[in-house]
Amino acid sequence: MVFNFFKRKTREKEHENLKKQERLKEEARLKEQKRREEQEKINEQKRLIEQARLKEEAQLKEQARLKEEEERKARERHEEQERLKQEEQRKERERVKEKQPSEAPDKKGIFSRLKSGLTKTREVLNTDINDLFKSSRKIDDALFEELEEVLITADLGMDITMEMMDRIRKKAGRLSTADQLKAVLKQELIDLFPSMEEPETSASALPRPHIIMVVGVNGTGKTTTLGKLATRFTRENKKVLIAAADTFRAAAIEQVGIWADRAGATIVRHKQGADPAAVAYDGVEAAMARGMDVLLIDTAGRLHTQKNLMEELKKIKRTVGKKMPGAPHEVLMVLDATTGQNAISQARIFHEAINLTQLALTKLDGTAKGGIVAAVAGSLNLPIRYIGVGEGMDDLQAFDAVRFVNALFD
Ligand SMILES: Nc1nc2c(ncn2[C@@H]2O[C@H](COP(=O)(O)OP(=O)(O)OP(=O)(O)O)[C@@H](O)[C@H]2O)c(=O)[nH]1
Ligand SMILES: [Mg+2]
Repeated sequence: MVFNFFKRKTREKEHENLKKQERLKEEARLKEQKRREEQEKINEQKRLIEQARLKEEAQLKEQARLKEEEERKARERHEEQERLKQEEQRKERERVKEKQPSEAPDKKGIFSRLKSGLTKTREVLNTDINDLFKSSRKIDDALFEELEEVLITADLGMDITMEMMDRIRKKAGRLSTADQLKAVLKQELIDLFPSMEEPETSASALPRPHIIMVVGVNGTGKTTTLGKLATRFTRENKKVLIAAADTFRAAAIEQVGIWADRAGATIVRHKQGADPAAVAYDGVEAAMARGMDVLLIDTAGRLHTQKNLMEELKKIKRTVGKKMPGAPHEVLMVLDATTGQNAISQARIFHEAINLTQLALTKLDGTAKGGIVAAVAGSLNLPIRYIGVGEGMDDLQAFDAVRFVNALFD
């Protein structure tokens, strides 16, 4: 009985121990499981963090790559722009250089240069007039009609030709040879030009700085004329400043800079696109401060029909006058002779807008219509100061009516 009791107790104890062991085991297993789960959680978190880090790293790398590529492209663009700019500058330099005669001014050569510059017009006038008298023709209405045609071909203009023909007809009795007719024609032409006062070079009592604003339609030869004038003035030991108020194209500023270098003149320039009136204002200010003799203001070409651009021209002129009362002292309009009679209407509208004071006619070497010089003189009440008969330095000549008419017929 007692034995059984103990035996049962022992079994119970063993059973309890067994249970306890199992419980402990189960507890250990659960603990282990929990630990594993936590470890997994940590690992997952670590993986997510690593993933995010890698993603961020990849993004940063991509950003850096894009930035680098953008910088490289910008660098390449800039280099290409620089290259194009230098190329343009080089071309411009060569262009200007080509047109520069190497020799010093040659006074004796002026008349022959003028003659050869006017070759095309000379041919029309002389050959055709000589032809009129071939085979000892009579001076009759038919001959006068043909002469009329010659003069119109040379672009003297309808009105002026008609007026001149009326006068020539009255002198018909005295004419029997081509030379006699040419002599009358020469005098008639000379009479068309209002007598010119002192030539522009002897002007010693000019205000200082003497300010010349150069205007005109696109491509007529404004900058070339201005460059040649700058050279002319510096050769006379005048201190010349140029204001690059054609800010429309970068090449225009560059072109005028090259002329300034060659002429030994100084230049005031702003960036492309700057207000031209501000450049002109700075030009006047600098010319006054530095005691310059001459200030030449280059302006952008514009059509007389472009209202806003004509307003801009007025503003430039006003601004110059504000800084120096009475300035600009000359408003020089450059006309392209090859445009013929159009040049006259262009000049009229420019004159209405900004009061021109003088004219230059360029590219006479390129046309048989040199009579336009006489037509301009006869139609507009403005002095022709300069003519361009070629691209060389000495091909811009101070206009002299008698020399001009002689060069046409001699
Ligand atoms: N044959 C000839 N060419 C001339 C004469 N004057 C100017 N040129 C040429 O005409 C072209 C235009 O000259 P520019 O001086 O640039 O003309 P611009 O009026 O300043 O032109 P924009 O400023 O563009 O309006 C250039 O190739 C000049 O060399 C001339 O008397 N004879
Ligand atoms: Mg120009």
